Amino acid sequence: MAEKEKFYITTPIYYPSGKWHLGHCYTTVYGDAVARFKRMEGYDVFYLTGTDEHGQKIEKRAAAAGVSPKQFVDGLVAEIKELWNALDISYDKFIRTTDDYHVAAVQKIFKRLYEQGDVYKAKYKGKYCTPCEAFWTETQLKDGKCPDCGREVQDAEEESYFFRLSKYAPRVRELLTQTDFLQPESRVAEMVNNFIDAGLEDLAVSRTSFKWGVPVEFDKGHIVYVWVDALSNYITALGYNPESKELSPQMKKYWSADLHLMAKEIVRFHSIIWPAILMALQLPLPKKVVAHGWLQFNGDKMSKSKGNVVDPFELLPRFGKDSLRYYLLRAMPFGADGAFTAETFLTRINADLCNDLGNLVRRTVKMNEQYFSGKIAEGKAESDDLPLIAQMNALYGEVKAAMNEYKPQVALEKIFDLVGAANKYIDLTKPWVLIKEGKTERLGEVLYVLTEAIRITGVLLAPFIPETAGKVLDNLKLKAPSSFDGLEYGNVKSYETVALDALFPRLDVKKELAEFEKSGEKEDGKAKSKADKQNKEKKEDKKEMSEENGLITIDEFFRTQLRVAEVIACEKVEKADKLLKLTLKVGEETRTVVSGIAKHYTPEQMVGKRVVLVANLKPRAMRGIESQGMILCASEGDKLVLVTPESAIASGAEVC
Ligand code: ME8
Repeated sequence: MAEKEKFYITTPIYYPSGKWHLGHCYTTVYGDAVARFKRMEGYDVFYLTGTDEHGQKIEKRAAAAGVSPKQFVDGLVAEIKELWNALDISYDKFIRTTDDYHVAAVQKIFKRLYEQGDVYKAKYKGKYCTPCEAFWTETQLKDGKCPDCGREVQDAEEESYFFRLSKYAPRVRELLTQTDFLQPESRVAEMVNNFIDAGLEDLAVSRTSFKWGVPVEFDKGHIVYVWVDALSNYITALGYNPESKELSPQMKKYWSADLHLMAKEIVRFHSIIWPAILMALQLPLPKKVVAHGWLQFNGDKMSKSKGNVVDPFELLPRFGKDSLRYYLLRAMPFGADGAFTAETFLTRINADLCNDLGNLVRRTVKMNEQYFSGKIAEGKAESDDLPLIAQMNALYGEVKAAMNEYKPQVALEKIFDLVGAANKYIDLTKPWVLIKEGKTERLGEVLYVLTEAIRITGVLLAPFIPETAGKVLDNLKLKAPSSFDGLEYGNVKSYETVALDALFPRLDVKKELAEFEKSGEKEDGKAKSKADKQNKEKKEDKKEMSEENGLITIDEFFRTQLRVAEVIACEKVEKADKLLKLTLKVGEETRTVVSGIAKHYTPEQMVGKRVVLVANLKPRAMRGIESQGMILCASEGDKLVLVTPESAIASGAEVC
């Protein structure tokens, strides 16, 4: 037997730093649908997911929680595994960057890159705060002093390891521009213009300011940069060992990756840094990087740090895994953002799963049972049947084409087109009239056509909503499919169907919405009481801080997230002579901010400027425009000037 073709697919490895949310579920369910689809197509699939557990952020969170970093991540890793289980995620391996084999392999990768000259040690100049043992760049200082403790800093030089990213810039550029490596294509220009052509500098790939990471084996004070550690997971999971002359069996079999799946904010790491590392290791490059959009909630990216997350653990027991899977896969157009709202979620489940699919199955098998004791066999086809039969026969090709482009949303749209057409076919052929008129033979023919439509739908739904697909096929007494073989119309000549329970109970939208509201309030309440508790603790800790002198602690200061933002568009707000509407690029994100600076700056003067944005301010509507933050200015009497970074720095950079 010919060996199966392989297919290696990965999700990002997620940071276990807070609550898991629907955004993480989106990528993982998406990857799962692709993995299951490929398996049914006969591929030998390896689906990898996992957690990215090192770094300063996790170190700090663990310290705040009073536990070790490993204890801190262990709990969250157990939770995410539970989540993937509850969502029927068919991953083949779960990697943790704290796994011993991964740590050892990362150390060897780093050593090899160093020995062959792709990683080198160099000094960069900066400022050092002795009491804090912290190294700061000029731009990180606050009023020329240590941003942590406010004390004087000294000139110092620190040694860091650098990866020769610049050396690989021409080859990475070629990869991005000459192949279809990165999808959607709109991301290519962004990568090439903003990062490669803007000048790709060598990358600092070691840190000495914290401990929670992979130590550089030959220079223990240094920790491997978390992204080098994290990206390597895609090969360490397959047993990659740079010291061995032969590739491991799994590397031989599965590398290179056929698909790295992720959201848009980490495309730069996967489409520039990762290929360059692989080039240096002389390994084949991944075939495709696909960046999907963000699932948004309350008008913003769902994110742990913003706290606007939808908790899948709450939705799962209420609506079941396939409602969530279906919604996630169906709701987001390829590459674009999509908003989660309770209303669209409930409406979609009712309309597509309960009404269209549920009714088609129920109506058909009930009639099969009532008029033919469930026994249905192929009859002749009449002209009324032909369009639906043609649609059934075309469907696999269409779904396959969509999935070859990794577009599950389009695939599901096609499948539900067939469901819709089958329901219309019932209206067209009017089985109830056939019964009344005693046309039993024709009724049997019609019900066979419908039963075949249900079979084809059930099989094609299996990669997307496996539990429901199984239930659909249970009604036809067919097993859950392991391939797409025999999908053409007429392949099953006779059936003995059985009417089972409804697939999806109809949701009472009003009642469910009220529940959503209640749980939202509960969450707000939880957040508030958590914040209250933290504030109380902080207040107790800082008794020495007198309220009269208005001093705040460093922790209080750091609750304000300040970021460098670039003004990419600007216009006057109609009928408001003080207001300008700014469009800001903050790293990968775009924000709209309304600012009262129109008397001091014209829109033309603003475009291209880098400003400082208060990034975690609650959005608020100003003249009907949602303002998502505030930019900083300095004022003296009537004079007002923007606060801007003193020299060139990337948008998105933290101001601290
Ligand atoms: O970036 N909408 O981890 P992370 C859609 N550890 N997808 C979302 C999302 C949202 N609102 N929020 C998160 C990291 N995601 C690194 C990755 S890989 C070598 C290292 C998904 O926990 C999406 O896939 O911040 C996004 O790229 C990823 O979670 C970021 O996860």
